[in-house]
Amino acid sequence: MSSPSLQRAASLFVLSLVASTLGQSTTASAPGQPFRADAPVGQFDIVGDSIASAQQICDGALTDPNLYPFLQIFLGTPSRVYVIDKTENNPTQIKGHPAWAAEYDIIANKGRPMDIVTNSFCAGGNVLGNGTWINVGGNQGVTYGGITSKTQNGGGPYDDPDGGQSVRLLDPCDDGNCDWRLVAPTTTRRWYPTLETLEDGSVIVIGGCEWGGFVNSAQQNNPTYEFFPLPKDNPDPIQSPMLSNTLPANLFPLTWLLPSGKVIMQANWGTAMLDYKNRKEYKLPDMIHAVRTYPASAGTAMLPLTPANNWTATIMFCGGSNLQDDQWKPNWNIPAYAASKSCVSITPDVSTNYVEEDDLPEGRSMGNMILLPNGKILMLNGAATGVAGYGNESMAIGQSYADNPVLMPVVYDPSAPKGQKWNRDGLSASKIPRMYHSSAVLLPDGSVFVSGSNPNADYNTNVKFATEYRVERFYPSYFNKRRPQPEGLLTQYAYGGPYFNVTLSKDDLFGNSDNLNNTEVVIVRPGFSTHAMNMGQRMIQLENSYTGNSDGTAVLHVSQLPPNPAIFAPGPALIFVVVDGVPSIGIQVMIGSGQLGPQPTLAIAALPASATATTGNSHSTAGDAGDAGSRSQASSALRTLSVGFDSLAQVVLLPFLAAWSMVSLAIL
Ligand SMILES: [Cu+2]
Repeated sequence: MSSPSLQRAASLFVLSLVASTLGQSTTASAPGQPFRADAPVGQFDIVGDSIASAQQICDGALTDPNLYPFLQIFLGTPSRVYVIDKTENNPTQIKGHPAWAAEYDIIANKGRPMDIVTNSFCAGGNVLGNGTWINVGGNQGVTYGGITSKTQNGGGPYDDPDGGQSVRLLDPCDDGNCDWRLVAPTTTRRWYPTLETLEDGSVIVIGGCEWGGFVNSAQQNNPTYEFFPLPKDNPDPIQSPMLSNTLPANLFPLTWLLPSGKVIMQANWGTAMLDYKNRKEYKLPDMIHAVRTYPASAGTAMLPLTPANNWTATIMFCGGSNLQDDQWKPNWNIPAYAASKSCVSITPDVSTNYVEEDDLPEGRSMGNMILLPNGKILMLNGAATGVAGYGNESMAIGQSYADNPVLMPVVYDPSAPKGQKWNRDGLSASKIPRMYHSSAVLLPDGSVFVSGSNPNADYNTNVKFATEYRVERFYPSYFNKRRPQPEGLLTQYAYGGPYFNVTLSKDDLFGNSDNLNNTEVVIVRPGFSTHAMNMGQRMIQLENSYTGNSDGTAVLHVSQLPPNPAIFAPGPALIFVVVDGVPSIGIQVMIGSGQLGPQPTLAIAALPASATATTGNSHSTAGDAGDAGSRSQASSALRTLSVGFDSLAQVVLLPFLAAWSMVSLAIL
């Protein structure tokens, strides 16, 4: 019906709209190689060492990298990990009091103390859709030994005002000039709340208690959730029946936004589906075999969301402790009680029953499960007996309620046959126990940053499990391999819309174009790590096809994210191209509009069919035929591209305009 020129005009119109949707999306420079190619793979390497060069390049005691605790951590920029601790007597000072927050430069292995102002002990955190990090809640002001201060407005040895309702924001930076800022408080006191980022880039803040302690109790439970930013028309906290019914081990509830747009919540033995948009909650079957929430502290992770599983969420819970409600009292030998080996999963948008998964090789409490860009999951940190928490009871090891650190990591391979999913091929143990208050997070080069451990009320080096300041990097098997250097990745990604092209060299494919069938483009959000959780951690594989050229190079045709922000909430993340299990260096990119509010969604443009320059028929006639083949490939790819955009114009225009007008309204 429409003439070619009209079609072209329509395409251009859509393209310019798409460009607006993507904001400042531009092509990223190709990633390079890691800072070293001689890393001890499969091993932990202590990178923060007090004798090393950091002290020589610092301009004062403030930059010693080894004087920061690591209770809560997240990757803020490609080179900066941010660290948040509880208020305690750390040797490093800021503004005349001990520091309990820092920025850590992972390239220089150098720290910068930060003033986070209020007591951020066991706060929750996550990243907003605009790239700002948020940290919520905490403890009252304390003095030495964690004793509550007489004054809650600051002063005293630590100068730490009450943090129980604090909302702290940080825009990460590379120039050393960013700081935490306090904004309007939460509706109610929240110690040990969980934060989950939602489809519009806002955050839901769930649960917690008022005054802290080993576990929660009816006297101080906060069985509610609220939002940040608070909706002006309806700001009151909303009751959660599950959080009322899961005492006492329901702090830091385990939560995930699901592709259905609902949030699954798991705490103590209870499970619920939260339809937060309608402020309704539904009970689901109970957890089996073990408590997974703090202080049992199982490792948890959502498995990678992939085209093969149609981006369906499956969540794993591994380890924890099989304690009943009346056993959460520190009046028996908890540190000697074996942690759980059990592993279960749930695929809540398909079935709400828990499914048995392969057991861990040994019981583990406080293990962190870290999504690696190759689609495997690294479990590290934690203990084989006892649980999280600390106190002065005689059964404690020092003050620790756990003992027998598990120093050996283990890797979960979702694609391995049942019974063989966990393996330790090529792995070595750490030398550093990582007990209560330790953390781990994926870095852009695919190594894992490991830090913390302090099962003590204060800074303490005179106990079996001392306050631990040493930082380790764990190097997965791929670390020293030559990394792909893909050209053409974008800096910002939309929910649907046109595909983009990424060029791989012959070296990127390890000289073997068969690897095109084993190449993935994945986006990973490493999350906010604390208490064996990585809040917000998630990985998605984008759909792609390819055109292999006769010279051994190739072009990947890569779709944007599926048109549903509940699959992967907006905000910053790392993108990797993974060839035969070897990831490129991750580039930090923005998912979605980069703004809070409804995210535009677009129909997905069809990808060209995968093709490789055939070496069969043309091979014997050498050069000319090969070139011709490659030219015809290229022109066919171009044709497909233009067809893609034309059909896009027709398919996408109406839903897109609808989405766009919503965004315009949101901005106004
Ligand atoms: Cu804690």
